[in-house]
Amino acid sequence: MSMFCFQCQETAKGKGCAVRGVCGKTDEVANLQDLLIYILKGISVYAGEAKEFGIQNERIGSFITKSLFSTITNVSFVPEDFEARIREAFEVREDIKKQLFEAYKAEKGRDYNKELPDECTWYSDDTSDFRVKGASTGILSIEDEDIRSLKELLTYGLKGIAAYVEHVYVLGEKNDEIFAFLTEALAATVDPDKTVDELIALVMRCGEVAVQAMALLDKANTGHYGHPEITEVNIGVRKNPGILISGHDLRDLEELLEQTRGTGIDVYTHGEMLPANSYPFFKKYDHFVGNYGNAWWQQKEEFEKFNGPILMTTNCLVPPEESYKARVYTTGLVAFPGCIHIEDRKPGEQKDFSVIIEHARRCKAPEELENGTISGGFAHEAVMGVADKIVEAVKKGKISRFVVMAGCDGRHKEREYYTKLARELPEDAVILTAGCAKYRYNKLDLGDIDGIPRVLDAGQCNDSYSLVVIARKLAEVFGADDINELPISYDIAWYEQKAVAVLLALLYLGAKGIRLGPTLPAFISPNVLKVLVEKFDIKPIGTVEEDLKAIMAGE
Ligand code: SF4
Ligand code: SF3
Repeated sequence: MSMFCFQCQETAKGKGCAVRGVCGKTDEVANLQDLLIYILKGISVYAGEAKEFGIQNERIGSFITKSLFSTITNVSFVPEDFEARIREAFEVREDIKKQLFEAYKAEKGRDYNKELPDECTWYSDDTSDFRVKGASTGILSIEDEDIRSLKELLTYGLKGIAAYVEHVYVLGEKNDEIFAFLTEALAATVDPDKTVDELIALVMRCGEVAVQAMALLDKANTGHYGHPEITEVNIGVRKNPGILISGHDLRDLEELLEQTRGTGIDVYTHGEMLPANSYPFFKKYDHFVGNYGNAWWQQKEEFEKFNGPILMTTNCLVPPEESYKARVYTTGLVAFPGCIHIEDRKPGEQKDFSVIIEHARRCKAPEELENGTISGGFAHEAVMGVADKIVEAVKKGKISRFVVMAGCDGRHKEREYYTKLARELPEDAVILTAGCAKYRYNKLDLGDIDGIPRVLDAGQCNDSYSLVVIARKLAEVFGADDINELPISYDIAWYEQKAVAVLLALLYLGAKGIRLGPTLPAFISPNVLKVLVEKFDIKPIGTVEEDLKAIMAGE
């Protein structure tokens, strides 16, 4: 069987994974994911038409959101999960089709007889057909390179939005407008008449909706857990057995902390869960110790040494080694063959983490990787709390430039660029960061400027939104008309599809001259890149020396 996937930065040879994913995704899973997306497009075509008859199908929004999220890099590696999801997709599609056909007949007095694309009609109840069909419905089935590039850029942006919206959903809130955009955009990818310009316009709207999704998540997170506070986060260990929680889902953390209270078991964060340490809500738990380790790609070594069970709530899961696999638990949309999956919460109840807690009781305490603290919690509220200090430092010339270095971390050696750049930035430059990209420089001793740390960590990748809120508020304070008039530069690192959503959001918010690395996306065709360069002055990263000079010169 063959596959094709080029959705992440680590795609094989910078072109595409064609035999097996560098991430560990098998050709079987890749083809099933492609078929799932294909059927989601069919559902979206029906949903678009049904909307014209005033039909709102409650099930579609959440099904599409979860399904898109499940196909993000390093989320699910289990073929049976995708088979089940495809079967459910057939049901959802049948349901909306029936509603549409009935409404059509009632209004027009005749049967629905428009020609429908294969995405709306293909069906099989034989799972072996799923793999074969998936192999023929993937990315390369679109011949025009630019159209393909824009449709994939749009789809990856949608996946990122879906992930953030799912977190909002988990916290009990939703937004029908965003759900509607997901279906509208997916349906557009099936429309053979969509022009390059129309697709570019949709990609820009995707950025706008990504901002909405991140704003909504910010509201949901801060509404439930308070505004992050400036916090010194412990990175050492204690002597009790521990549970390590990774990913982006704060509700899972909340329930795990509740259920481990008084058990003698400590809880540590890993990777993108680090920012949870700065929320006031979580500080009330004495057994919430701090952060263990670094970004996702270092988990093989770090999970080994942690000694206790690990709970993966979202991406990024690296296929676990046999030596610690029995300690890896998945939940939500994350899944890996052979790892125990904690089922979703029933209405009004918490997830049941007792099996992980029992497991932890049998484990040794974590091995110390490092000790000391790192600072976090510089989301918009906290930064605005010290805005007068920042403004004064800028006015006195003590801060000459802000460099937004948000996004993802990854395995490639080229990413050492970010550590070097951070280290070599002049002492009057401040780094604004979010996402797991921060692990490249958040433990360097870069000092502070009049008490303002030189690395201000706003939180998870979705908190990149916070950085723009900060930039906008600073622009207001300085009386600037737009954020590009501020002494601010963007040097963004990407890996997976949430970073694509973040990038589109930044473009929508008017950030110009973004440097993107460590490599440009393989799915951006030369012509699409040309548009991005002309409209937004996007550029690839260069050498540390060249970029340092240019950044400090405001270029
Ligand atoms: Fe390859 Fe990335 Fe796709 Fe995995 S997600 S198969 S590494 S392009
Ligand atoms: Fe990292 Fe996977 Fe993107 Fe949320 S955990 S930023 S890579």
